[in-house]
Amino acid sequence: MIRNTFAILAAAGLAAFASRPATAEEAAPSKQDIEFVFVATDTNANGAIDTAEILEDVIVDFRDADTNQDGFVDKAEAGEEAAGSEFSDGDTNADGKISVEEAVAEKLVDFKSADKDGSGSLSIEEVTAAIEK
Ligand SMILES: [Ca+2]
Ligand SMILES: [Ca+2]
Ligand SMILES: [Ca+2]
Repeated sequence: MIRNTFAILAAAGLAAFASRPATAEEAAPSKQDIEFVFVATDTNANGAIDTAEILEDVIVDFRDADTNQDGFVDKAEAGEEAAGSEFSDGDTNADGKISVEEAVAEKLVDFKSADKDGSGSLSIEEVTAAIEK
């Protein structure tokens, strides 16, 4: 389930580090997939995803990915399928691993770019648009 969230948010440009190459299926998640992930991320169920909800998700996913619990996600932990460019984009200090701060920063950049109307939260339309772009 977490992996699934990862793949779809990665397609949305919302996953900081554990993205996968865009295979045919993952590049085009169904409407149901998007709705499922949206509802799962919208923890206060107000129909919008705000930064707090996104960041909660980042932290949970980060801890899940950091299997040796050293506070960093390296390439091996991100998974062999992790897209190289996505990983190095997130690794802003280029030390070969992603810190929580880097993961959060990357996610916030993606969040802002998906938040087309600048409302500070993402509607399902905005998430869908980000995934389909
Ligand atoms: Ca919400
Ligand atoms: Ca680690
Ligand atoms: Ca780094």
